[in-house]
Amino acid sequence: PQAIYLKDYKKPSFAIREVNLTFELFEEYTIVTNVMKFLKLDNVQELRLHAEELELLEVFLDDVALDQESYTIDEESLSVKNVAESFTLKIVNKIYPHKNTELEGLYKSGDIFCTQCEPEGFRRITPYLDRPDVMSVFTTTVIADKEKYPILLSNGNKHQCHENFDGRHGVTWHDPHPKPSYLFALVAGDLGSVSDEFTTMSGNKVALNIYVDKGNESKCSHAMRSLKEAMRWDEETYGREYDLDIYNIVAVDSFNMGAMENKGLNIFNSAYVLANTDTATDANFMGIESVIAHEYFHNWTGNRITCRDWFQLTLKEGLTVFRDQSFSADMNSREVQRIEDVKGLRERQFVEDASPTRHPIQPKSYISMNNFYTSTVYEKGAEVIRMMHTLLGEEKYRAAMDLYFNTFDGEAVTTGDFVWAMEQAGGIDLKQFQLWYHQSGTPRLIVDEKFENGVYTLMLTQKILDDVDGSKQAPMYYPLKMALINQDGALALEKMLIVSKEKESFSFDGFAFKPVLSINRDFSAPIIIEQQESDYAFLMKYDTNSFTQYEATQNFAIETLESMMQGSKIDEAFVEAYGYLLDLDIDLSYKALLLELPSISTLMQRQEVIDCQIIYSAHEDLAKHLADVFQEKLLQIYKENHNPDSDAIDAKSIAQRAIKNRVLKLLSASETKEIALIAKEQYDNSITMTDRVTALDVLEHTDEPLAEEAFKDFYNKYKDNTLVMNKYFGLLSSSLRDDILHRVKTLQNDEVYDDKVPNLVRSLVGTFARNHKHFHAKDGEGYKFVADKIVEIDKINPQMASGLCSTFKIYDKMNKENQKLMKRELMRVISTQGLSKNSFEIIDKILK
Ligand code: B3K
Ligand code: ZN
Repeated sequence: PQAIYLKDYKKPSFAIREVNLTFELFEEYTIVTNVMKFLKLDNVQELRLHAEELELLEVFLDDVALDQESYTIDEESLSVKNVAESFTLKIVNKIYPHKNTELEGLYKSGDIFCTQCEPEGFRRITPYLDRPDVMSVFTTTVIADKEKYPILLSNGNKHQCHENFDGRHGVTWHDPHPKPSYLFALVAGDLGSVSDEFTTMSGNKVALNIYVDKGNESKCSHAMRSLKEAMRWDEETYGREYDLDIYNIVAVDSFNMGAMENKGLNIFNSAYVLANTDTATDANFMGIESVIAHEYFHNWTGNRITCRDWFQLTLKEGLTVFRDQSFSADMNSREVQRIEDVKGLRERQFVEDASPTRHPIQPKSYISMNNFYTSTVYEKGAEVIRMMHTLLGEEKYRAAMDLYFNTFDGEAVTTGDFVWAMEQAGGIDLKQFQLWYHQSGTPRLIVDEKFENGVYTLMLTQKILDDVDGSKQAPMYYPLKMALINQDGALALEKMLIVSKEKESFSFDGFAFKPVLSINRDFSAPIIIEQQESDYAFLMKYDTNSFTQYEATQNFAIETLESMMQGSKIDEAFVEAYGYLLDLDIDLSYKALLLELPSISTLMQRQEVIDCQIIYSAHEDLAKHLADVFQEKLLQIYKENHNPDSDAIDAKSIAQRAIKNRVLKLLSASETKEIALIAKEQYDNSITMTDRVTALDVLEHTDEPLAEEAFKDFYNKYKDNTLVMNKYFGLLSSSLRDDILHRVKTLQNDEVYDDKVPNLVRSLVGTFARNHKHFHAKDGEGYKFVADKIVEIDKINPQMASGLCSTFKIYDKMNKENQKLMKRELMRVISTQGLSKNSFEIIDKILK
């Protein structure tokens, strides 16, 4: 497969002023008629359109049918020779949506016709200049059987309805805003809907509709509320107003990712729309709020101003993630949101950034663009925007965003254009800062301290890693928030330092005693701090920054676990500090985070050579010790916060469930019958999904017969609800029980399971591949199973398959024994006949 390079970017040779599409949908095929008005922009004779897996029926140039000599077709394009300065091209082609299992282009999710065009799916619908810097005005007519497909949707505003004789009907949609083809969407189906209205700040009324499978209408209220909150928030926070008469959201079950921001017609994975407390967890509710907002925010950051080319993806994704994180922080708890964001970044992005698949947030090349919708582009991208926000401050940042919107509205731009706006309105030089777009790997900062004659000196050394290709990288520029805390716990000083050199130091005087350092407050830079020693117990008590207080508890736990891994006894100072946390009278959601022990994957990332078994056993020992020592107190916290009859989703109720379930999980480490019975009781009597999934997880790991009974009950209750069945599969594939691989294999034959539905693949196979205990099992069977699934699924849906390939990216950090087993499987997969370029690209990088 061929790589595409950013350095080869060339401006398009043609503009498309208008495009007029007609879709005639039938059960076995769809006929697409595509009429485009072209304008030549430079001196070329030939027009080359992207076209993939299309059956061409007719081509007309300015109303004259073209003979076979006047155009050529190959695997990826349709070329028309000798075209004029301006001309109209009409193309008629045939496609087969019901056979489209890749879920890119026009496909069927159950009985619903839907599309996914980002990044390069439009060329699987009709020939086009399928690149984001070609923006055009779309008019789309959809025609289908009226009874089967009463709802016909596309982008923009509804223009016209047509009736046909033979039981068919049509609707024409017009989108006045020029847009790239990746934002095109079409939906046809027999859908239920929920409607509402939003009045924008200048008084325009917008009709809001959420379309779902009939019977699910009652599960849309949270999504609708979230949409209206997001619309209001974007007006208040960024001054951005919605720009069409209609905003439609459609939920479908088969979708490769979370959702898609098509102009005026978002298509969503139903997991990010449907919720009630019986079927969705509190985390699901949060997820819906943030994804609904994310797609809405794209209307300005992505749609009105889009990317020049796909290397600029972080321009819209990093920025839009930062915007949705800020929104969620405003809607819920700021401190909890920040910690959750950082947890996610470390679990996903830091792992990626330490692996052979690492890349800058603006990659330099790709084979399959779909492989670059990564945590790096999204989450590290959001951190980069956040740092600019921190450097500029709220007011200047807003001025810079205004400048960005005013300057580039309606254009396809680069990350450089964005940084230009930040520099202009911020009045700062971001030249060195821009390295964040072009360098890979998580920057490390070595922190040393000196205290002499009342002067505290902080000595910083940046550890700069080489890029993945071995080339040298330069020191970074970032804001580093810090504080010094006096021995009596009083805050002595708070500052934002600018780190920019490989080595530098900062001195602060006037101290009678050596103060304690609180560093990278709020996680102001996405880096790894390497500090010789620190007084974690002190910071757990006195740090005034919620993030670094959390960090101190995590670091203390990590230090304790790592010394246990080397054979030491449990550090009682940590146990004491943990006891201190239990007594704190603070926000319960935040407290639930403080009480969480570091994840297995956090500990794995820190090992030079990974051996999972040692980590699991230290982790279990520490949890069991804490559960034994604090049993009484934990039980008391449980009882105080357990309200089985409540399914309220206000902040307090959510926080109570969070802390209650955290302590229940911790208590279960002691593996007593008493705890198993409490969990069973919680399973039987609680009315929320949040409580049920924790109870199931606890039972699975404490009491086999009780677990079996509860899982059977759960299955019988929810087997018709695939969203809930995803939880069922996920809970079982993350189980630490010995026979789990066998159970996972058997579950593939369950009538609910289907390799063609991405959510199910992710919850059964994807979750198993993140179950470090069993995936990395010493007999190699975990690897073999996932590799087999990659080969099978690659034939159906390459995007799904390459996602599974990524679970092997930890390869070069594993111990020799596991490496050998992994390599055998990866070699087998990469030598499979007809392997997709998606899977090839990932495995090739891992094995290099
Ligand atoms: N922009 C889409 C992602 C498209 C992924 C293509 N494989 C969703 C989002 O980030 O909002
Ligand atoms: Zn996005």
